[in-house]
Amino acid sequence: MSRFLIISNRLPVQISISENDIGVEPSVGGLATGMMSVSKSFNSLWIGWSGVDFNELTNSQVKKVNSALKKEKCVSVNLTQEEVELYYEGFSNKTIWPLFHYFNQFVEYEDEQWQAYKRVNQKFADVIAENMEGVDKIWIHDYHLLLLPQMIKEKFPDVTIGFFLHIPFPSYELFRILPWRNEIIQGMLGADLLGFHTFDYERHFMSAVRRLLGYDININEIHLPKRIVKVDNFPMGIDYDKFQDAALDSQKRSVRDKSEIRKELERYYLLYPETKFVLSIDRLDYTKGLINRLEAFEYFLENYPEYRNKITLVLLAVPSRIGVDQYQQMKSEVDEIVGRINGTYSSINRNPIWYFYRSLPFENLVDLYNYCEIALITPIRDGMNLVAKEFIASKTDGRGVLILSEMAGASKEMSEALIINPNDRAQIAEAIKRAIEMPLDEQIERNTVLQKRLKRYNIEKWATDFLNSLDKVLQNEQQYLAK
Ligand code: GDG
Repeated sequence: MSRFLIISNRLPVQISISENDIGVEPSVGGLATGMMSVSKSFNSLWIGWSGVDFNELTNSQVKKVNSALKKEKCVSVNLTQEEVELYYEGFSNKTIWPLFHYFNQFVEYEDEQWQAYKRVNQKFADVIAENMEGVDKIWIHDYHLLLLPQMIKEKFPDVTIGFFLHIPFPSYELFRILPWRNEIIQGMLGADLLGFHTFDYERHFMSAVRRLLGYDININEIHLPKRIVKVDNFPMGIDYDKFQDAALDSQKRSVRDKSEIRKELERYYLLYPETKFVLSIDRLDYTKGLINRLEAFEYFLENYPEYRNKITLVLLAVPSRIGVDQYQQMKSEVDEIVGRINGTYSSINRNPIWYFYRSLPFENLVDLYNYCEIALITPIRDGMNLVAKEFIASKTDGRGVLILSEMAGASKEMSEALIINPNDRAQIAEAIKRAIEMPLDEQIERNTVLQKRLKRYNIEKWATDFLNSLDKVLQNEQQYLAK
């Protein structure tokens, strides 16, 4: 039976190790949440880094971790501490991540990190090579592994390779800044199918290929000397039913069984029934626009005093990449602004911001999505943004207002949301006011359209579309070579 491999930097599991026990939990993150449901419905094996330093473990612990991973159909690529620093925190997150999100000022150009990036991509290729029995298709994910498609193609020319980029692909003028731009593009072109979230990212990629390598391009096909590479956009969906069902379930629970967070929200609402809860959820990342969001919220409180005691911002910032300087600095900045706003606008029993710096269990996340009336999602740049989609999917009665940045890939499919420019404080504040005042029938009308779309193009449809296109590419290629 043919098998297919999913490859990503991180495995979709979090491993906890104590003296006598090994725990394996699903991990947080767009890719992990999305692909987990897909992986289960196919005969697939997932290869990636487990997040555990195997050098720190005893032999028997290594065995236990590997067998726990095997049960989850996962195989680990083991990275040393140095590789994590140079390849993951380094080239991936200090070069590619800021550059592809247009944060040019944060980009580092370190040859040592680039060398480690190449070495680790090769390490992935080696582990893949050990697991190739019966494999006819490979699906590689994301910016950590841009060189991997070519490495595999060279060794296994008959295997069909798909690659999906979860972050934006920047415009050529930005991409060309990278000293290793040609190697990166060549690496990606090892794939038979390249997928992006939006047409714009696809277009930017095509433009880079044309200008840097001069290959012939025919609409969305790139003609290499001996192969064709297809490029297309596949806007990633979510597991819609999972969010709807969890939200319905949460509502139905008896008081005793409700989560603490839901009880607290309901208790607060009973005390202050005029309260509107505004939800903000993301990893603490400079691309997500937390600072501008807080400043816009402050501007709102300043300029619309009539709402000061009627609005609560529930701010969930999930710790992320704490080894990278900018993330630590940003954490201090967020702490400071939250402190300033609460210091200025709190009364004895009310704080305008409830701030959580942690990750919450899935059930709590759904409680927040379901209970809060407004979601404020203001990234400066974001490949897609699944939180926006999950918020809408969790609205069981169709009520709720999504305020969404035009810089998120999701805005292309969610024009019924209130779309804002994340750098325009006044516009965001105005959107908050509009959201508070929006009549219920208008909310339901907008969300019904959004929900229909999200339900139809869900995560499974996204993955099957990608995999079907991959099969088609193979057929086309065979015809092209036969000519
Ligand atoms: C990258 C791209 C693209 C968040 N907090 C908690 C939690 N989450 C889950 C959400 C959601 C996921 O994490 C975040 O996904 P996003 O898409 O919003 O953002 P990134 O992590 O940056 O993902 C992004 C994505 O890849 C997919 O291609 O959309 O543009 O940057 O699923 O539910 N989950 C739990 N607790 C939390 O506290 N359980």
